[in-house]
Amino acid sequence: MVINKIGIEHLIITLLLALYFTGSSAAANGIIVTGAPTTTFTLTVNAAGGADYKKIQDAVDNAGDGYTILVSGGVTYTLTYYENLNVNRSVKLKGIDNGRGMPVVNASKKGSTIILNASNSTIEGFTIVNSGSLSGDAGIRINSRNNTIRNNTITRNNYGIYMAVSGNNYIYNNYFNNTNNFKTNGSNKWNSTKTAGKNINGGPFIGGNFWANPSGTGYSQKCADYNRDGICDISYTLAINNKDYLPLAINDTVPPASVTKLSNVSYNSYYIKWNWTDPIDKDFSRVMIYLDGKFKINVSKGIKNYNATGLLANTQHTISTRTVDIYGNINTTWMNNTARTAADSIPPANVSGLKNVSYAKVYIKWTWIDPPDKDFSKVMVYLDGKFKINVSKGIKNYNATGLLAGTQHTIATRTVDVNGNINATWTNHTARTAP
Ligand SMILES: [Ca+2]
Ligand SMILES: [Ca+2]
Ligand SMILES: [Ca+2]
Repeated sequence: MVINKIGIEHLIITLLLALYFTGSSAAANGIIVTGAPTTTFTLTVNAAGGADYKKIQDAVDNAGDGYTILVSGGVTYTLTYYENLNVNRSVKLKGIDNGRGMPVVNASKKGSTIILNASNSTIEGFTIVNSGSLSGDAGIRINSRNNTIRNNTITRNNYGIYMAVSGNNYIYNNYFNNTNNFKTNGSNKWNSTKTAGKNINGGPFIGGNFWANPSGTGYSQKCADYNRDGICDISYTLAINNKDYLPLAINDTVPPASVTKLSNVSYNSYYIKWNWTDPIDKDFSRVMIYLDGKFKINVSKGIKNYNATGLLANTQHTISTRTVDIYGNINTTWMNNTARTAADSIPPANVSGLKNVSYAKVYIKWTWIDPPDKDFSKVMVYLDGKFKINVSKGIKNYNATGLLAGTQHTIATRTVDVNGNINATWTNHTARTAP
């Protein structure tokens, strides 16, 4: 694909040259060809051979201003160029991913990996590593102006970018992870406009740079990205006149592992309690709990249990869980466990405090306190030995109406639980209507 493109560029340039040289004033058109066989503005580099050069520096030294230099990243393995590149012409250096990733430029821990001495150069598509550690050693040291640096991974250097005497550079969509990521000089632009497309960190928008450091506390590693567009929600000020308005955020798409050891640890007739072991993923956030197919609650990391209450006795229930990380990635695998509540033959306690609170010629009103049993359901109310009504939990009163003046009446109550167990002991109270 790339070779085809180069081939076409070759062809076009050759045709253009042919046109110029067939004209009568070829020299006046300013096409200067120095030293055969370089008759193109594009040079190719491949450390494994088969290109114009094996070393990037040789291509730079043989280029003119405005040349493009295409550097192969390797077809069968990733190519590393052990060089201290001195870019002393205004060229566009472009690393090409041929399937093994971007080409690597490695300074072997001596000096700067790339030095831009000519202005108006472009560096894109490289992994730039291992500068020396002396003051001013950098992945890219800039001693010039108006350069574009984009789409690079710049790691394990003393400085990522070090500007000595510089300014007006355009630096975006690079991944920085260095002891010091930058030293600025003058005014520079650190982001493009926000554009849909996969950025250097795998996120969905091109914008600024990814700012990491080896201890994991870099701006991009810590910033909030609540709208999950892969861009930090707050811009990053590097220095005065040097601001990344669209710093890239962590782009995590990997959900945590599932919970393990999900099991029923205790139960009775109206609850089942399950516990589990959280996954070990560092970004694990919570467990989504479903009971019998219905979402119930999110249980935060560390709590590791869920108590399903208000269940009926001797019924079967299934808990289902999914795990979620702090970025909202959900593990699609369900972990399930099914358990049964105990059978229930125990009735609730009696009501207490049964008393007559008001009365007249035709009515008597009684109140009481419900029993504390969790499975308590209702009070069966009898008047003068005849069943009248079931009074649900929480109502706690009964008004007997249509009575005759000056007559005596007895309320009798029995309590019932949700499983239909009836307390055999009556609680009674007798009162009189007004004369
Ligand atoms: Ca955001
Ligand atoms: Ca994750
Ligand atoms: Ca019961």
